[in-house]
Amino acid sequence: TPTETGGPAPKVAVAVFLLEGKKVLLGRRRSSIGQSTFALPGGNLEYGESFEGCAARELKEETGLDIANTELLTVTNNLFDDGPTPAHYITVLMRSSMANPSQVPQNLEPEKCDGWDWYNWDNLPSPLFWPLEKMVQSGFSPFPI
Ligand code: GPP
Repeated sequence: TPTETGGPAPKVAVAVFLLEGKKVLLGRRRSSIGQSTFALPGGNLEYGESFEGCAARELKEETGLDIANTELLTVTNNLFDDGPTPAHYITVLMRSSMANPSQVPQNLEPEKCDGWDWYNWDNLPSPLFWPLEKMVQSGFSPFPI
């Protein structure tokens, strides 16, 4: 495990478990990091933003959905050093529900995602983006007890 290797400074991302019953919203990534794997919506924390504000902005930008009841779940520390551009991300994981459950997710950033869909937590698609796969394998659940 590298330390002090002079790589780029760690960045902060916010990722959202948008829950609807037993389902979670996932999309297939279009990126050199985790190309074609299923991942959560989210993105980089911007200057001055709260985690909840970042989650709401990213969900609106990526899916058109309005979210509510956003809560902090956990944080991960991940190194993406196997691609052309190494990156180190601290990812803050949030849980949210839809403000208006009749809304349908739209693929508003098709250059970054193949499309959004709902997946049952007990029947997740494959392959998951490896940081998410790692969380699932560790027994993590985004659902309230
Ligand atoms: C980095 O890619 C992805 C993350 C920081 C999410 C990690 C997910 C977890 C479940 C821990 P990006 O989409 O922010 O950047 P790029 O556009 O470079 O692919």
